[in-house]
Amino acid sequence: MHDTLGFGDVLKRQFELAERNYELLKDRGIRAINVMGAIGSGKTLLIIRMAERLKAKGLKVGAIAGDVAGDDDYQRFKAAGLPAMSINTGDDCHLDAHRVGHALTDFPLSGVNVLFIENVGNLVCPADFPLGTEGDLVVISVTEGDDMVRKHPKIFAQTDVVAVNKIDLAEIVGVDPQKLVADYRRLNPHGRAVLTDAKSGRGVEELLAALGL
Ligand SMILES: Nc1nc2c(ncn2[C@@H]2O[C@H](COP(=O)(O)OP(=O)(O)OP(=O)(O)O)[C@@H](O)[C@H]2O)c(=O)[nH]1
Ligand SMILES: [Zn+2]
Ligand SMILES: [Zn+2]
Repeated sequence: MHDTLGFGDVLKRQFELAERNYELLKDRGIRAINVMGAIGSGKTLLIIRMAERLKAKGLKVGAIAGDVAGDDDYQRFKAAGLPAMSINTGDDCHLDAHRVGHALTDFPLSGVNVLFIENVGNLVCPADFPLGTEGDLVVISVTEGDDMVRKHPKIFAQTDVVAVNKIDLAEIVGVDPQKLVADYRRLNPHGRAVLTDAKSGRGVEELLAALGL
């Protein structure tokens, strides 16, 4: 049956499943963020840094680690004291609402106020698959070069919060973070770009504010 579905049908089904996830999260009062971004840009470390601050404010934070293979990020979330779960996508370069829906069924959601869902690291595929989160974040870092935004217009045009991470390394790699911010502004004049250094925690409070958390 499934193999008779065309790509349009598959996307329609994904939107329905995303809507279902959205309702489930809303009913339980959980604020979920789809954390997309470049591979190795600092998604996991930024989530841990945001969780530290939210926990200090008395909130319970959970994390789902989406990766093609392995449980490295899951182990880091556990080590950081977060209720966590791993989703391995195998051949897929993105999470989708179906996989996340199953994870939400299995996840110990009780008492969780904020749930970060770390998507597979790349700036292409995740843009086409809504997960049903109330917010989206795209993370890039200066070490990927100053052309990352304009090479991936779709994901930046549709995402309202962007973290430009590893600004502690900006001078070393010779990349001006403001160039990335300017490219983003052109694609998404209403969006907010926040400069972060997840190592030291610089910019993390501002990032939480941009996400409304
Ligand atoms: N100097 C510096 N290093 C950072 C920063 N953020 C992350 N890193 C380091 O960069 C590496 C990758 O960080 P991760 O948090 O694993 O990045 P990720 O985007 O989750 O990676 P994938 O899940 O593999 O795509 C790690 O060694 C981090 O310690 C930062 O702001 N500054
Ligand atoms: Zn990661
Ligand atoms: Zn299923």
